[in-house]
Amino acid sequence: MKTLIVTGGAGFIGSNFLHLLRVSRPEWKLVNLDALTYAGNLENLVAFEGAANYRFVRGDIAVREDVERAFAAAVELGGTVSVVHFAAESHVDRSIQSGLPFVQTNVLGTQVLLDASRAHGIERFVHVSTDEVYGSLGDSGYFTEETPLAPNSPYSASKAASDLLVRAAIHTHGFPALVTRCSNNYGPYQFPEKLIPLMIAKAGDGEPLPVYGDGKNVRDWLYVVDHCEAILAVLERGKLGETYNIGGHNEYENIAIVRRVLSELGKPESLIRYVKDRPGHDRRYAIDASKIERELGWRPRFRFEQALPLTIEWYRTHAAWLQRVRNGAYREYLVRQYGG
Ligand code: NAD
Ligand code: TDX
Repeated sequence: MKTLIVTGGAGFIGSNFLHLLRVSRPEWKLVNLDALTYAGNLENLVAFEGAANYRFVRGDIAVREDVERAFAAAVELGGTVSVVHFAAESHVDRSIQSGLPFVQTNVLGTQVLLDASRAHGIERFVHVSTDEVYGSLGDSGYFTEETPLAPNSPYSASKAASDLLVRAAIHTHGFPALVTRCSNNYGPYQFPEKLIPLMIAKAGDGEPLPVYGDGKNVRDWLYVVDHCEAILAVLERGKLGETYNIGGHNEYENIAIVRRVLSELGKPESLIRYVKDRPGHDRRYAIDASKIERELGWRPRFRFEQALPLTIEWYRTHAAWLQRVRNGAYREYLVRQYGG
């Protein structure tokens, strides 16, 4: 029997991962350790309320006592414990405003979690990282697992630092960890500060859509369910100590994404506004995912042409979720449940 501590399970990808497990691994026990920063939203997880195999622990991964409370909950549920580590400060623009919270959570938090996980003799530790640690590509080429780390933003530098701490734990202590590096995700429950949900929200309200620089920066988009299935494959079948790139060969210029969102919503392109570029803006990301395809048999199931409309439809049918995030009402439960 498996018991999983999922960090950051109230965020975008973490909550999608928990939903995947609820359906595909119903016998597993789940502990969600999440600090509920601005990006954490328990309204992503209403389906778990009252579930006997699920515990929520509000806590900070950088505080050992909080991490120990999550391990105590896992021990109480019984079974062999593994950790899937999503919790992070995740938004590049915020890291440009202030890098410190990124070092605190992504670097310090990861080390605290590694130390506690090692002390508890866990079975496996999956560290969820990003393609941004490789830096920026020119017009051609792909990131492989051998591409040297060359992060360019405080966000990606802090993620690269956390990857290196995981590497050190593997090398020094024989710690049973694996690292995943995925390209840009989109799908349900993504916080509307990231490109796709921000454009859906703004277009829906008839607000201007800010496109940074010339709009020709390229990202490699993957539907969040495909990412979650890849993480599950790595958790269950990945080789200890290895790193796996995850991506779906799905490159688009930002302006193409924005135009597509507008056309799906039947809104005019006159809403597009070219604005000042993001400082240090990486030009292009593109993932070579042949290793995970070859070794673990994982492949993306969703095509962009199918999953972008699905995503837009999700935001349309969850208008209340989006509105409560945008007007701050989603924080009300914090006051109700935790007094703030
Ligand atoms: P997110 O910002 O939506 O969610 C982060 C979650 O972590 C939130 O629930 C937040 O409350 C929690 N958290 C933050 N600081 C914490 C702390 N100190 N202790 C405990 N919990 C804390 O992020 P996301 O987009 O779901 O990304 C999840 C992971 O996947 C991150 O590690 C990110 O680097 C990585 N990743 C994201 C993408 C993407 O496109 N979103 C792509 C590749 C990799
Ligand atoms: O308003 C905007 N206008 C715009 O042109 C925003 C928010 C973004 N952009 C551009 C910047 C990027 O080129 O769109 C692209 C995507 O931006 P983000 O959604 O902020 O994502 P990105 O910076 O690529 O990082 C994301 O992918 C990798 C996630 O936020 C990271 O957590 C993940 O590691």
